[in-house]
Amino acid sequence: MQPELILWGAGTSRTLRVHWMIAEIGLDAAIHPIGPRTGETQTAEFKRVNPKAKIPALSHGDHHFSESFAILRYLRRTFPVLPYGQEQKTSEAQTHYDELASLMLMELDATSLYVIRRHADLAAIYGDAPHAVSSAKEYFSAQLSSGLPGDALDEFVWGAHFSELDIIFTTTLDWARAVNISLSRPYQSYLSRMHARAGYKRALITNRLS
Ligand SMILES: N[C@@H](CCC(=O)N[C@@H](CS)C(=O)NCC(=O)O)C(=O)O
Repeated sequence: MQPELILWGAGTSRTLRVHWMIAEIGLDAAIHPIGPRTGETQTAEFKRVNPKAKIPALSHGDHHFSESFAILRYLRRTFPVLPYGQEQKTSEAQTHYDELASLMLMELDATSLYVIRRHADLAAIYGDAPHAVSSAKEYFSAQLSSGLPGDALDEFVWGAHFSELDIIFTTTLDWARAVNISLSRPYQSYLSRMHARAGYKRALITNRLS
C-alpha cells in the first residue's frame, strides 16, 4: 500500500504552489485546508507536522516536509511524471536553475514581496513602513527585469519544458500583480500561458479555503 499523501494548507500563493504540482503530476492527496493566521497552524497536531507552524506542509507516510520549493522538488523526484529535456540536464543548465530559484525565492519573494506583506497588509503586527513598501516594489521590478528579462522569457522559465520553477515564478508574478506591481507585456503573456494550464486551474479550486 502507498503511504498516504497529505497536503496541509490552502488560501495563499505559497500553498497554491503545492496544489499545482499535485495537479500537474495527477496525485491523489488528502487536503487539510488550514488557513494562514487563523490559529489552525498553531495546533499541537499541525506542529508535529511542521514545528515552524507554517503552511504549506506535506506529510507522506511518516515523513513530514515544509518549505514550498522543497515540497515541489520532493514531489517531482518521488513521482517522476514531468519530463526533463536534454537541455535541462547539463551542469550549466542545473546551475542556471539554481540561479533562477535563488532569485525567485530570495530576491523576489522574501526580500520584496514578503516585506510588502509585512509592512502593508500586516502593518498592525510588524509596523507601518510606507518607504520600505515602496522601495521593496522598486527592488522587485529591478531584480525581475535584470535577472529575468521579459524579452528573454520563452515558453517556460527554464529550458524548453515545464518545471517547478514555472510554478514558483507564476505564483510570484501573481502575488506581485496583487500588490499592484506592474508587469510588462512579456511577463503578462507568460502568466496567461501558465494560467491556461489545466493543473493551474485545478489548483485554484483545491487551494480554496473551505
Ligand atoms: N518559505 C515558506 C513560507 C511559508 C509561510 O510563510 N507561510 C505563511 C503563509 S503564506 C504561514 O504559514 N504563516 C503562519 C500562519 O499564517 O499561521 C514557504 O515557501 O513555504
